[in-house]
Amino acid sequence: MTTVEEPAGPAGPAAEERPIGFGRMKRKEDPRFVRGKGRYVDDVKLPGMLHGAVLRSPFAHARIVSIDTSAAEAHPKVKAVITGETLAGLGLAWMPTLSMDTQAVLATDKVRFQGQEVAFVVAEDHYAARDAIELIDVDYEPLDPVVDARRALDPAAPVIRDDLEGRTDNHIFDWEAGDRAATEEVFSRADVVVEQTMLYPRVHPAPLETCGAVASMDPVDGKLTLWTTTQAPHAHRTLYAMVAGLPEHKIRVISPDIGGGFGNKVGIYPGYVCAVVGSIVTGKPVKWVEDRSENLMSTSFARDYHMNGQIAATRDGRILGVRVKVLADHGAFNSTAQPTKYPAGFFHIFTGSYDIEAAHCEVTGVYTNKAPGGVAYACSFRVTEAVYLIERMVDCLAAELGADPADLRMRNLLQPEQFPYQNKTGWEYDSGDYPACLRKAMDLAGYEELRREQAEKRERGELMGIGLSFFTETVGAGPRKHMDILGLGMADGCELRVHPTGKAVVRLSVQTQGQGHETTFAQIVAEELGIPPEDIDVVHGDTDQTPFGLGTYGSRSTPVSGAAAALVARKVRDKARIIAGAMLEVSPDDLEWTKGRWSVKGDPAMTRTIQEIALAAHGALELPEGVEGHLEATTVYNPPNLTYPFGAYICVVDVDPGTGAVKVRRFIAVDDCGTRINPMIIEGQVHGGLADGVGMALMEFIGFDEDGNCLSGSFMDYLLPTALEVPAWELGHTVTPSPHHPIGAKGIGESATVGSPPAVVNAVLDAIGVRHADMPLTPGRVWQAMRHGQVEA
Ligand code: MCN
Ligand code: CUM
Repeated sequence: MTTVEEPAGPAGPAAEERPIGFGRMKRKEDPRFVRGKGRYVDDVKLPGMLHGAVLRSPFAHARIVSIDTSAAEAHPKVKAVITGETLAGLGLAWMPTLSMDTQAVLATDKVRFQGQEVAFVVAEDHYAARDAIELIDVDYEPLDPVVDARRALDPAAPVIRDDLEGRTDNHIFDWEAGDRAATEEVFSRADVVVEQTMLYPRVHPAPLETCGAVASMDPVDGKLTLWTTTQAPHAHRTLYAMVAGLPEHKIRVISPDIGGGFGNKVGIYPGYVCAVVGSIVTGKPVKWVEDRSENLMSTSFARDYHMNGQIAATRDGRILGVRVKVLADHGAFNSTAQPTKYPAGFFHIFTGSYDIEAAHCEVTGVYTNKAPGGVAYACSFRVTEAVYLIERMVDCLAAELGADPADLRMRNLLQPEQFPYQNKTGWEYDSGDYPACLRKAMDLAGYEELRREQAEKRERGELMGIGLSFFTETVGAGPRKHMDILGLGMADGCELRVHPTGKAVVRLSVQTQGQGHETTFAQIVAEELGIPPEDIDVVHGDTDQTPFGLGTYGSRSTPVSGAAAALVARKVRDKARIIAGAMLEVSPDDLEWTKGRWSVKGDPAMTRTIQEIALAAHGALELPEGVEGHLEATTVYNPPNLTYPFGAYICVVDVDPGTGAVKVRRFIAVDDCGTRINPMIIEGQVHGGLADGVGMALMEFIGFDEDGNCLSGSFMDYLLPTALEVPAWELGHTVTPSPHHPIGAKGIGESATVGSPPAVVNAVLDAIGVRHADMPLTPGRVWQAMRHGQVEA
C-alpha cells in the first residue's frame, strides 16, 4: 500500500504519540479479535438452549399442497416443529418488510423463491434439527417461475404475489425523479446522444459470519432477549414490538460482535422470528444460525438493476443531460431497505459529479421468483448502481467522441465555487473540489505516462487498459422530515457520561460490524473533550444500554451518530465550563478552552483539566443556581442534509488476449470524506471496498437457471476476490470538510465499493476496445466480447 501525506505507517504511531482526538490509532477492538476473544452470536451458549433449523423450498415457484410434520415430530430429539400454519395461529405467518410490503415468515400458500422458509424445527442439538427437517414431507405443485425481470410485466407471466389482494401482475412501483421536459429539451439540441443498456447484476454481501439469532423468552418475567446479527438493534426491537405485539420494554436486542454486515444484516429474516417463536413455544432459549448456502440463497441480495442510459452532449464534449430507465428486480417480496419516500433508494444521484443541464430517471420495480432483499452490499442505497450507470455512460460518450475519458471528465466536473450545488434531481451536494481530486489521482497514477505505455503495447498486440471513475455519494440519512424507515425517523441519539475519575462512556445507537466504531467514536469524544480515547468506552449494540437510533447502513454512522457524539461532547464541555468557573471562582465567560482544560483568559496558570472538573462535578463543590451535579449529557441528532463524499479512481489492467483473463495491475484511489477521524481505519474501509469492487466487476454474481434454481449457493460458485486477485492499493486523499457537519466528516464506509466497479469495467473495456459488456467480466465474457463485440447478460 502506498499513501501520500500520511505521517505514519499503517501500524500507527507508538503509544506515547497516540492522538488525543483524530489521527492514526490502532483499533481498540482488535486485541480481542486477534486473540480469538470476539463474542459473536454463535458464541452465545445459554443453559438448556435448543437449536433451530429451517426447511427451505427446493422450488422457485410452487403451490404447497400439504405439509406432513409427523415424522419430524416423532424424532426423539425434536422439541417443536413450526409451520406457517402454526404461525398463522399467532398472527405471525407474514411480517412487514422494510419497504412496507409483507413477507412470508414460513410459507403457507405458495413458495416464491428457491430457498424460501417453509418450516422450522427446534431440537436438542443442531444436528438433530438438521436431520429432522429432512423428515418433513411437503407436497409441492410446481408453477411456472418468473426468473428474468424483463418478463415480469409480460401479461402472460404468472402472478407471483397472488397473496396480495386484487393483484393481477408483478408490478411493484413506478418512480421518477428529475425534469422530463427539460431533459427532452436538452436532448433535442444535443449534437451527440449515446445510449447504452446495462445490467448491474445480482450480487451478494456475503459477510464471513452468516446471519443468526439466539432468542430467549423468560417465562417468568416475560422478557425476550434476542442476541442477533443486526446492523440496527433499535429498529429491530421496535419492529418486533409492533409485529409480535410484545411490549417494547420487555424486548432486549443485543447485537454482539459482528463478522461483517455489508448491508446483509439490516433486515429481519424469518429465521429470527422463528427463533423467537421457538423460544416462546418451548420455554427454552433457541439458537438459529444459517449456513453459507442459506445465506447466499435466501438473504438480502444486492443490485439486480436493468438500466438503459442515454447521455446527451455537444460535439466538443460538454455533457448536457442524462436520462435513465431502470427495471428493478426486487425478488419475491419487496424488502429492500431504503427511506420510505425513495423506492429506488438514492439512485437519483445518477447525475454524478458533472455540471449538467437536465436529468430524468424512471424506475419500475417488479417481483420475480428470486430471493427478496436488495439494496445491500455497501450500496449507499442504490448509489452504487447510479455511479456505475453514469461512469459507464461517460466512457461510452468518450468512445463516441474519440475523447480521452480523463479529459472528458475534467471538462465536465463541477467546479469548487459551485458548492453547495443543487443537482438536477433534488440533491444538495455540500462541498467538494472535484478537479483537484481527479488531478491528484492522475498524478499518482502517472496518467499521461500510462497512456503512452498503452499505445506502445497496443502496437505489440498487448492488451492494457486504463479505466477511470469519478463518484459522488450521498450518505448520512436523514434528515428525519424526509427520511424514515417504516415510519421511524432517521435521527440518532447519543449519551455521554464522564465518571468522577475522568473516564467516560459514550453510548451509541449505531452498531459496528467491523468499521471500528469502538475506536473512532472514542476519538471523536477525545477530540472534543481532551480525554484520551483509551479512557473512553464505546457502548453500542444493546438496546437496554443505548439510546434509540436507526442503526448502521448507508454509511450513516459518522455523518449522523458521529455528529451526535461530537455535539453531546460539546454539551458536556459547556457544562464543564460552568463547573470550572465555580472551581476557579470566575465567570464562565472568562474561561477559554484548550483541548482538555478550561483556563482563565490571559492567566493560563488558572486552569482545570476535564478530569479535575469531572471529580468536582461529583464532589462537594457548590454549583451555581440551577446547575445539576455530575458530568453527562444526551442528544438526538437530526442531520440538516446528507454528506457527499467523493473520489477519483484509476484502474490499470492487463488482459490476456488468448484467455480473456484480467489482471488488475494497479488501482489508484483518491478519496475525500471530509475531516478524517482515523486515517488508518479509513484506509481499511477503502481497501475492503476496492476488493469488493474488483470482485463485482470480475467475479461475483448470483445466477439462476431458467427454473429459478440458484446457481451461486456456495463459495465455489460465488467467487470472492482474495489477495491473489487484487493489487497493492495506491491510496491518496483530499480533504473537503462538510460545512454542515459538526466535525466536517463525511461517510467513507461504502465509497470504494460504490466507486470502483466502473473503474475496473472501464479499464477492461478500454483494453479490449469494446463499448460495453456486462459484469462480471469473467474470462469467458471478456473472450466473447473480444470476438463478438458487446455482451449483455
Ligand atoms: N471514518 C473516519 N473518518 C471519516 C469517515 C469515517 O475515520 N471522515 C471512520 C468511521 O468513524 C468508522 C468508519 O470509518 O469507524 C466507517 O464510517 P462510516 O463511513 O460512517 O460508515 P459506517 O460506520 O456507518 O459503516 C457502514 C458502512 C456500510 S453501510 C457498509 S455496507 C459496510 C461498511 O461500512 N460494511 C462493512 N464498511 C464495512 N467494513 C467492515 N469491516 N464490515 C462491514 O460489514
Ligand atoms: Cu447498502 S449496504 Mo450498507 O448500507 O449496510
